[in-house]
Amino acid sequence: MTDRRKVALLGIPIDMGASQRGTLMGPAALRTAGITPVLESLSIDVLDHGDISIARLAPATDAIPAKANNYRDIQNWIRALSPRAYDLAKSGAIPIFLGGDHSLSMGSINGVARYWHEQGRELFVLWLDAHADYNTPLTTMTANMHGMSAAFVCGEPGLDGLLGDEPRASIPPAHLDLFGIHSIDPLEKKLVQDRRIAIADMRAIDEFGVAVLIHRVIERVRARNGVLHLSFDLDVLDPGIAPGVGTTVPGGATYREAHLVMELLYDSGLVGSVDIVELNPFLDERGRTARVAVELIASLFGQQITDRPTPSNTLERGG
Ligand code: EXY
Ligand code: MN
Ligand code: MN
Ligand code: MN
Repeated sequence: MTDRRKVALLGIPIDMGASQRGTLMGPAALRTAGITPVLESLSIDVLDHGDISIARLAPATDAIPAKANNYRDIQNWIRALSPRAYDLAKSGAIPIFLGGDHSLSMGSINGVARYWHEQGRELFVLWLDAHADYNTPLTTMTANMHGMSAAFVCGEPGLDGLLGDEPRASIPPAHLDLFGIHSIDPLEKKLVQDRRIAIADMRAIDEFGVAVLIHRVIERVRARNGVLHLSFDLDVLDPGIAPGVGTTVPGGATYREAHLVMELLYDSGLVGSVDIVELNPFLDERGRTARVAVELIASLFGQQITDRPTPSNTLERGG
């Protein structure tokens, strides 16, 4: 079983899945913003495995799908990442995959799903994102693969050779929760509706509040004795607090809404693995988005609001 006090960090410096370059600097910025010391301050044992390498992969030979930009490059990252994700899940730690654009989730989730399925446990995925990322090469308007990762994870066709020899471990669409969505493409919306995927969009969050909607997700996982993977795309946050992403959309989650999601997930004890994606330090303002991301990770790992360091309860600030 996963040890909640142990975390394994792995950087995936990929930016070919997006049209904006720069998320390859994301893992470095998250480290600079203090992800390791912050987790250690919560008594978590952190092992940073550095950034993944794709140097030793044999060349892939499958046909390149139409409408999947930079397919070969991304395929190499995903083929390298899925077995690493499997191994990290198996190590007993909670892996945190530091992105990198959101295409990396095709590999991280495939690997952890494969591990949990072997254990006889069902994997659920909470997709915290402005976007649904539920395009396929058939529905996409941009051909950007970071907009296809949730669909791939749910076994949608169109990128069938992506993993090469690595076994595919899809989750059923009923195990996916899209949360915080406020931008979706027309054909993508139709596919999400056809698959009856649960969506808590920003309108629902405004109307019912984060707590009610996250409890619904948690109860569904708990009822099946499942494990939850959090795929956290920083563009779910309002651009006012998280400008350092390539695809900002106005009307995102507030600072407290996002913290409450993390606090409730911590209380649930169900999170077994995490992606933190789309941080683009090239577009950030003096590290603001990286800092917010690390603060949110702290809440996800047990930082209590009444214990957090603030400018008013700290005499000297580091850094
Ligand atoms: N739906 C658009 C597309 O497919 O290109 C935008 C996708 C943005 C994906 C970002 C990472 O969440
Ligand atoms: Mn995304
Ligand atoms: Mn997004
Ligand atoms: Mn709101």
